Amino acid sequence: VEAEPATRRPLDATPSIGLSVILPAYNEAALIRSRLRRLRRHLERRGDDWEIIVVDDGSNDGTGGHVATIARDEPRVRLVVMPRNRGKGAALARGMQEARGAVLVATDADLSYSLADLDAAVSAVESGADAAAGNRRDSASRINLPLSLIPYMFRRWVAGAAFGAVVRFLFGPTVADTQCGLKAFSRRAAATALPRVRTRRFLVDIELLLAVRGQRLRIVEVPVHLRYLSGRSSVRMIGGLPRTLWDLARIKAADLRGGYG
Ligand SMILES: Nc1nc2c(ncn2[C@@H]2O[C@H](COP(=O)(O)OP(=O)(O)OP(=O)(O)O)[C@@H](O)[C@H]2O)c(=O)[nH]1
Ligand SMILES: [Mg+2]
Repeated sequence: VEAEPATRRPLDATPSIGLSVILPAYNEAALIRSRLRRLRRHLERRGDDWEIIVVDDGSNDGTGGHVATIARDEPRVRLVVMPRNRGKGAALARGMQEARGAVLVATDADLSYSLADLDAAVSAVESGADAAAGNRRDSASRINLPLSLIPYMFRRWVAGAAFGAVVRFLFGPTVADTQCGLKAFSRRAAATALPRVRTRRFLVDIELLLAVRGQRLRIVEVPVHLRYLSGRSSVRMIGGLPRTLWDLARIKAADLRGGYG
């Protein structure tokens, strides 16, 4: 269990293992044990040295306790605790900072993206891309969901299209689906991108992508296979809008100042 440090230090250049999997987790107690079991089994089969870094972002449902129990028996599972909820961006950046791997891959803690997608993103980076981003809008992507979630999914789809258009208007092309939960980075890309990131919330993905693009590094996109279990989502499309617009404005201001170049 690692406490949150006061300041951000740079990511050291040399990896000591092959793969770091980063799971930002906020109130994931219901699923986290089974998901860690599944992920460990998968990583064991892959063969390279691995670690899983769970960043518990101030959960109040015992998420951290479950992970701590697992981490006691399995040192490759690491728990980083943020004492208070600071947002997915803060948690992701913190997890990336702790990573020891040559490749860093981040995915949602509920493993809603298939582990084959995780492998595809990692392979893309291993074969030379600097970053890989999942693309839910790729024609090869698939989504598995209960029928009751179709209205929610439809709203997400429409909102996502509008959001994507705004992001393209403000920042030009990066990737089709900036907000996809599956992203992989080479250690070099992570090290150059991390110091440029300041958004604590969901738009951290845009900053990471802008920073990678700003270094003229190569981003590839991979199709994804998503599985939705229930309507439990932390996405607040309307309620979160003011904060999202504010974050977009701040990222644009930083972009104009050359903050990602
Ligand atoms: N660190 C942190 N992680 C969060 C926060 N909110 C959500 N997450 C994590 O971010 C990931 C995605 O969250 P979801 O709520 O599933 O968001 P989503 O996948 O974009 O939305 P859905 O498509 O509705 O599932 C999960 O691993 C969550 O645990 C937060 O405030 N802080
Ligand atoms: Mg989700």
